[in-house]
Amino acid sequence: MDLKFVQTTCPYCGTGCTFNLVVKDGKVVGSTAYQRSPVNMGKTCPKGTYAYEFVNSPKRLTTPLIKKDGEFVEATWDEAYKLIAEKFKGYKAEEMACLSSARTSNEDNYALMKFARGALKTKHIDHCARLCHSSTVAGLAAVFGSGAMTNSIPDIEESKCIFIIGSNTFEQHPLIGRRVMMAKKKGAKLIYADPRYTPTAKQADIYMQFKSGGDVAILNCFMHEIIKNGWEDKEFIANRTKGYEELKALVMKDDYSPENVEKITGIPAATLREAAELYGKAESGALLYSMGITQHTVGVDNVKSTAHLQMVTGNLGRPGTGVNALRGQNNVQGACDMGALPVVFTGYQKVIDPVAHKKFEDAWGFPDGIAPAENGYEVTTMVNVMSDNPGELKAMYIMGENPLLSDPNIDHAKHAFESLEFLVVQDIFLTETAQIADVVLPATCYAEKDGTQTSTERRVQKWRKAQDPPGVAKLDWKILAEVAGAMGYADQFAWETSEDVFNEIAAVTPSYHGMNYERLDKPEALHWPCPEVDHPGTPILHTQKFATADGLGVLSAIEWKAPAEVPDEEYPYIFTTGRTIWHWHTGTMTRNSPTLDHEVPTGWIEINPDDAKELGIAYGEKVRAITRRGEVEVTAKVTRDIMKGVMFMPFHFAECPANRLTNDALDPVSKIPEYKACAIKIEKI
Ligand code: MGD
Ligand code: SF4
Repeated sequence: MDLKFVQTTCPYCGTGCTFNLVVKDGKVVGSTAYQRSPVNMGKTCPKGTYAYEFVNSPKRLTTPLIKKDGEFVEATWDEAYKLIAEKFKGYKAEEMACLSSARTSNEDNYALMKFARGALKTKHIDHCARLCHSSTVAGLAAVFGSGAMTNSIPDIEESKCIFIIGSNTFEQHPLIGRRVMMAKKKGAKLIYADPRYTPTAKQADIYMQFKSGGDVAILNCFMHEIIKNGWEDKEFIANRTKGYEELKALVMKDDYSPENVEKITGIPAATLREAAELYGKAESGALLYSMGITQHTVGVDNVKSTAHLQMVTGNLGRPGTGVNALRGQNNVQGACDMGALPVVFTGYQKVIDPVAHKKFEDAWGFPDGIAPAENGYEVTTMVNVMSDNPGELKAMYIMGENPLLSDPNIDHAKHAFESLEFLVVQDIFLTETAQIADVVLPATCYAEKDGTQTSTERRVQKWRKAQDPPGVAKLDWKILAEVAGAMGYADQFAWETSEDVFNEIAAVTPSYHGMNYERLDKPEALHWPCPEVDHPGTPILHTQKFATADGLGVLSAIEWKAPAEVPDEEYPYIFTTGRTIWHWHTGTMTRNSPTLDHEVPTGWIEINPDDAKELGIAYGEKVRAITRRGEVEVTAKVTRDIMKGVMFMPFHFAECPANRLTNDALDPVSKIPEYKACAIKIEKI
């Protein structure tokens, strides 16, 4: 028997835990702890522990598939490449678009970014960061000049007071939740604001349950109380920020007094006062947030407000502080860093900047140039264009995304994707989206490839190949390189190994410039920015100055605004959505992991007992959940974990898809959809 242990990084959330895959006679059969990781120190959550189970699922894609007369037929790679190359050559550049993937490696994302802009010459490339943290990228860039988590995960342990708003950290980033508990053991206090009484709420010293959509009001109220009582950090404000008077004039209005914010949010004024005092007086305060902040039509305002609170209290640039935006997918930070966005190349070098554009044009050496120096469409804009203006976008290449279950208002999204003339999907399973594709390409998963991913704390870590892929599945970047080769661009994609791709990334990306596979092999790996080979990496950002032109943080006046759709007589409840600890996004991997699937085999809707009583609904009964977008039959879970007037559904389950109900209204700046608040009604079946 041949037994080995291969150290790798978890393919689920952005925490970036390390574990060993157990490989027996060439096949992944289990996982064990890897103690030396400074992130998770040998521990994993249920998803990480069972992340080996889907790897050898019999449902994995093993061969290319081409649709003929409405049915998929197995094909060779050459047949698939020939068809894709012929089709793509027949379209104008602006008629094609690409969706990249926060599930795949940096190398894969870089390859698709180069393929889109260099081989297809299209400016339309985006990925699911749009649905997740595009408000963070836009919001933090506006206030700090750069849009990433400011501190590191181990650093959270140094905080004296942790304020979590809009993140169910203990379920969605469990090993960051563990850090919070380690800080608490050292005496830190935990304040938690969330519409649901989650496992995170259970650990809080002060819990504030509120109606989804009240975040700016809460944050302004904190600043109102802090400034009123003189707990603000006057020195930090004077030396490191601008715009304070404008912000102060707004937050000091009576609108943001605890009594008035109680009316908006439902949080008792006394609790708001108590929490603001605890936070305002703390020696160091770390603010953690996630999609509860970002996924709103005011997502950018929400993000900026978190940053405002941290600047007003001087909680930036030192241990135990920071704006800690917890990124969702394992490599959503990396996919953004790799320029799989419509406005930037790698390292956030702007596509409209002629210097950056020329740099990439020269570095890549395409004989017929690259996409113009213009911004492309965001994925949410692509969907609207496909639906409202059929024929403008004709072909799409999707790598590792499943928008037919993850996009808001999926009936609308399905109609939009079906309007395409030619769709290629590259995945590891035959997803809802792959099923409507013209060509499906089988990719390797994390356990079958060498590569890197960048976690929420900007730590670049390695995946290591543990087994051969199923059938003829190939590395994502390799498939892209071979499609490009079939289109006549073999020279531009002449990489032999994942390390070759990474070295090209490091060469064109200042923040990754000092990284290489040898340095990343160390258990602690490296945080970007890491500009030189002797640079130790940067666990804490903005220690001396911000990344803005003048080095100052930007404060401004932000008024609270209600969500795009609020309850009315016809749809009287607020609807919100999210994940559970047992499943991941559209369930492709976790629902093919028997242990996880067994724990939570299907979806539900959470209803407060008072609402359930009024509606005459008992625990476990089937109900019809209805919004202006559609309706879903789902099982009622009657629980005090959700406040009266609010209802919650996880979005993993195709048989009761929450996204048939969600609102596709967008934040005007980041174009993120409002997954976290719309109006709903419930009918007893
Ligand atoms: P995933 O299920 O993560 O969802 O949206 P998606 O990214 O569309 O899909 C990723 C796909 O990648 C899966 O099909 C998986 O099989 C595939 N995959 C995994 N590994 C690999 C690989 O190595 N190579 C390739 N080629 N494919 C791979 C997620 C999106 O959902 C996000 S990020 C957020 S934050 C949103 N959250 C959200 C919400 O809170 N509420 C509601 N209602 N909807 C939401 N949708 C959004
Ligand atoms: Fe994986 Fe996140 Fe769980 Fe860590 S906390 S094991 S990265 S899912």
